[in-house]
Amino acid sequence: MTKKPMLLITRDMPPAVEARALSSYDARLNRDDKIYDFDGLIAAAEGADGLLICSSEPMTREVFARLPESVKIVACFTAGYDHVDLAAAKARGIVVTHAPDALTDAVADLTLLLLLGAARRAGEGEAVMRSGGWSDIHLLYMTGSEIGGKRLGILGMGRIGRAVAKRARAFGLEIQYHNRSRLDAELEAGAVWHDKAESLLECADFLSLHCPSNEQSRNFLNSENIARLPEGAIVINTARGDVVDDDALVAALESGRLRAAGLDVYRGEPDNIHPGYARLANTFLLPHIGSATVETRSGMGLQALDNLDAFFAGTPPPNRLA
Ligand code: 8YV
Repeated sequence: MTKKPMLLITRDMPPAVEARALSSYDARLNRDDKIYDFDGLIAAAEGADGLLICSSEPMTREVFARLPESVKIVACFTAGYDHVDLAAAKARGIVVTHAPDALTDAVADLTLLLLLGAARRAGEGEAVMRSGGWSDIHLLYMTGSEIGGKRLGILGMGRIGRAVAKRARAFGLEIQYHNRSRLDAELEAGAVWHDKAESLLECADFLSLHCPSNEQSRNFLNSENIARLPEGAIVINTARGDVVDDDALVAALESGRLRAAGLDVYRGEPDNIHPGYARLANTFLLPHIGSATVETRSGMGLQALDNLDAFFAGTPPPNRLA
């Protein structure tokens, strides 16, 4: 029997993923789920042929420089790969893959949850019910924003953006989007394309961010771009926290220039998030759970394993980044 490749799995995995990894690999697990620090990761990778990592492991230039010679592939459990220095991986000849397919519907569902929650003040309502309930009905009590008939601006019309558009149409939202290139008519499904992000902002009653985090998108939602949004617009972010300038967003929410925000991702998450968000009543906040369904988290891990299996079988991994 040929020796199974040795795989370091950095985090505790969904059961189906762990079972498959154990049958195909000599798998080094992390059932305690304690996040490896730099030295711990390098030590744990000793002798490994491949790594299955999450966003909790920043794969920096320094990490790639120190990874043992034995490591030939790093498979990300995630769709996003802003935590991986692809150039450094390439320089070491290490293959990198990601898992972009399984999370589309889960993240799109959560985007609508944030949109509805922010528009209808669900966080405030929850807090009222958990602290004794309400005492009297009056007609202006907790009035939110109607959704139907408004314009939803989608920045980044990839798989997730399009899945959001599909759901949003059912709520009567008119879809506007900005993407580097215009989609073909079938994928566009009636949505209005803007060749410039600036013109999208001007007509977005709701703005939903679905772009990757990179040099171009970092701090995209700064005070200048917030000023382009209609008065009382609502911002939704399920992409990455660093696409937003937190000081600018908090100030606009505080002043009422923006009506509300629904956020699942944060710069500095999980332990160094801008304190303004939790202080404000007009934020609806979730702890980066866009992909957190049982089905999706399993699907993401299985896709990471598909990439590893292909690599170790000597065939091209389907979701190769480097
Ligand atoms: C999470 C994600 O990071 O895949 C991505 O890019 O942002 C999410 O699915 C998840 O917590 C896995 O680490």
